[in-house]
Amino acid sequence: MRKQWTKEELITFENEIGDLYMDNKLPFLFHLSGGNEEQLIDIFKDIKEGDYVISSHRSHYHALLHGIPPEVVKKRILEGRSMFIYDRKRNFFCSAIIGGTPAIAAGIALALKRKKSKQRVWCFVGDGTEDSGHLFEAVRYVDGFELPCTFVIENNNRSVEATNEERWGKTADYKWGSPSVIKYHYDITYPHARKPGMIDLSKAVKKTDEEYFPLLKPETSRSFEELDKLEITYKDAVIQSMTELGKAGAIFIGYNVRRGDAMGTLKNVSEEQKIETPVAENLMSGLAIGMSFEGFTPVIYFERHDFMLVAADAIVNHIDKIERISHGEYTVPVIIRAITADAGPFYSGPTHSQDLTDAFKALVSFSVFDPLTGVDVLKAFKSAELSKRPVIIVERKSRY
Ligand SMILES: Cc1ncc(C[n+]2csc(CCOP(=O)(O)OP(=O)(O)O)c2C)c(N)n1
Repeated sequence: MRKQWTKEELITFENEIGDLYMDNKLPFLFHLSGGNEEQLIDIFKDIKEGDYVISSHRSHYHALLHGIPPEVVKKRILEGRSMFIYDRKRNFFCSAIIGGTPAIAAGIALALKRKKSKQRVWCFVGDGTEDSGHLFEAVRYVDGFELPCTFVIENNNRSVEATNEERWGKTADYKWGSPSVIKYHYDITYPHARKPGMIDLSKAVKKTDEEYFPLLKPETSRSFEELDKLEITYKDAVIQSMTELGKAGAIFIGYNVRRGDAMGTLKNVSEEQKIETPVAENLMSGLAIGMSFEGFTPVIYFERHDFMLVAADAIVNHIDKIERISHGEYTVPVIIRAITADAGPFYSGPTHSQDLTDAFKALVSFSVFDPLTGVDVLKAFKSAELSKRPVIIVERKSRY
């Protein structure tokens, strides 16, 4: 049974965190909750244990109300993880990247619906998340496919210190015509971050980035020597890899995956394993992340490197970081097919034919494979399938 919190208990918890800061115990960024106790206690009456709660940079109240014991929340905050509180068993997840969570929430909800689960996803965002299109994409998707997901917009009329009117003029209090959106208003107790007043940094404990968030162990590469003698063309190897992944139950996400079968490469995959998405690369990637939380192996299809830049937040801030910032509680075994129209008849100009392989290698800590032969394509996808990590596999249309 989750603890039933009172307004006064919640306020006392945050006051104590504020005092720890004044006592030089929190030399890093944190955001205190305050002023929305009654609204949240009310909303959490509808949230069941086992439901997913997706939180934001301001996560303390959500974590407590979803049943994470106060001593655990306090310990995490003291470890520099105020913005990184996770609990895999209780389905508690957060991201401090504004706009980063709605697509992930939609992906979890899509997976829950496919599994005919009774669970729901509750995605809490500030009014700052209303500022970008990422929330809109996810709400439209959830409404369109009637997914079990509610977005709760916590409107304190402030993003850092700017009011909604300053940011949006007459459209400041945007009205969502969606059954999946709840918006409540509140006046926040604390400043945007920390508490007023400077602490004495010379007395504060400071650790390195790697001490707060240990690096992941590098993946071991696999050789699959038995494949070396095979003779197979590059494109046939892609088709064979997709067929094998399909037989193993993978889900193929992207646009042109149903219509056109991703240039014919998915022709042997069953229809229900192909999820045709809107042309919204961040949403696509978030859907894959969310589905991977529920045990699916998603394969995202990007038909050009150029378009992956629209999903940079999902790939670099989320797919690459979730395992590390959650201290291994959440993993993201997503396979990214990164096709580059690098030459030949597929060449389509500077915004359609970039080869960003080196850029991706520099941006992410997981494996980026760039197979150049059919056998290497087979090996790359086999390695990806066995790995419990995300993998980018570059596909070169010049070799199709
Ligand atoms: C993509 C992105 N841009 C900017 C920031 C910096 N930032 C952190 S919190 C915040 C304001 C968010 O305001 P709101 O969503 O209303 O939440 P509140 O802090 O008011 O609870 C900003 C701009 C960020 N974390 N992520």
